[in-house]
Amino acid sequence: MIEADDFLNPAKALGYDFYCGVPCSFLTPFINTTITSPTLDYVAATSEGEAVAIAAGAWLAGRKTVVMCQNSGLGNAVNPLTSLNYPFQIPTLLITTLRGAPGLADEPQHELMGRITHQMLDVMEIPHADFPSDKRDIEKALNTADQSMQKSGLPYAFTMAKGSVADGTGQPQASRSLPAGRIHDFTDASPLPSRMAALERLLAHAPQSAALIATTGKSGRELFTLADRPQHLYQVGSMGCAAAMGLGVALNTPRKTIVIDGDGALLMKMGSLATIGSCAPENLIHVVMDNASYDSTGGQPTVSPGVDFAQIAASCGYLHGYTCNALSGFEKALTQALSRPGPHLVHLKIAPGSARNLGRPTVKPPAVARRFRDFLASKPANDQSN
Ligand SMILES: Cc1ncc(C[n+]2csc(CCOP(=O)(O)OP(=O)(O)O)c2C)c(N)n1
Repeated sequence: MIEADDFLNPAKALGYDFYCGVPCSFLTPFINTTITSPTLDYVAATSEGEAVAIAAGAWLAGRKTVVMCQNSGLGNAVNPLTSLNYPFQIPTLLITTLRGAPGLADEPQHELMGRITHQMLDVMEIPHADFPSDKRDIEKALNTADQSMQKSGLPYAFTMAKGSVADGTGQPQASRSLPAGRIHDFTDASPLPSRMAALERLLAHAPQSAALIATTGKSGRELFTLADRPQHLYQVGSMGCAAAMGLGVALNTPRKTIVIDGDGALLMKMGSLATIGSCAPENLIHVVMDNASYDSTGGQPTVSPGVDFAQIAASCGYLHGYTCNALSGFEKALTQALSRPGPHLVHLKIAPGSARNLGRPTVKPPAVARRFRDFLASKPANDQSN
């Protein structure tokens, strides 16, 4: 058994100081020490998949990251681990517990996952080792993990058995309750714009220094067709993770960070609205292009017509929520969102459909990620609009 700091201090010496996750009772002393540490950043995610995406954003903004979860939550993380970290080659140190490990008396809901956790990691091609429970093994284990991630650019996992970390004294404080944000209604009677026209206006308004993250599907393809720049991240997979990635970026850069989301994608991971509201990054502008459909997969209807995203975001702690259904209202919302602290959510209703013969990003995901990372690391040029 080790003390939490026996691991956290040498991990910090290697640069790992951005933590994110969802708790497990096996993690309690470890996670509580992380949350209460004055020298580490910890983001409480609403799901393990969201944690993986937040960490990916933080990595893009130059951080070394750790994601902590229960092994039952590994299931929630499979999608971003396989369709975000893998294609973009984004590393993170994953610490997953071993509830239901063979031979351990545990609850029935952990039995199967306890038996297959190592196989799950193997199948996802994530190298892994036991979480070190002896102080003498920690340095070597961390160096092996760090070197593996540096070499492959991919995640590495520690599997944590029950009782690996001694009870500590750290007791996190309750999160603060948040006042509701302000709602701005810019709707009018104009016909709904196309996504392409809205993206054109977005590009015209966004400062050169801004980072743009586009959700999976045709949003990214249209953005790429309009302009391909180092500050664009086309999230080709990991549906629903654009906002979480945007949060990880926005928390670690002073640049305006603009997320281009879809209604279907946002509905898939609405918990991110609460995480963003709680973290309150001033520089985050979350644009939801709502065509009431899964346009990229053939236009099947979503349930968005019954959903007021601006109101929900404002209730989750976003400072401003804007509703618009035409380019003029969208431009008003963007102008306001770019000129004052957020987080902001701009809900734009758009017409379904997309440009014909749409291309797909020709730059490969690892290159997109690395040039985006280099862009974030560079000093912003003088930018009138920022
Ligand atoms: C986890 C997951 N489920 C399903 C898909 C298939 N898929 C790709 S794009 C898309 C539709 C996304 O809808 P929305 O966010 O509303 O954007 P739109 O296509 O309308 O622009 C779907 C279902 C996927 N890529 N990932």
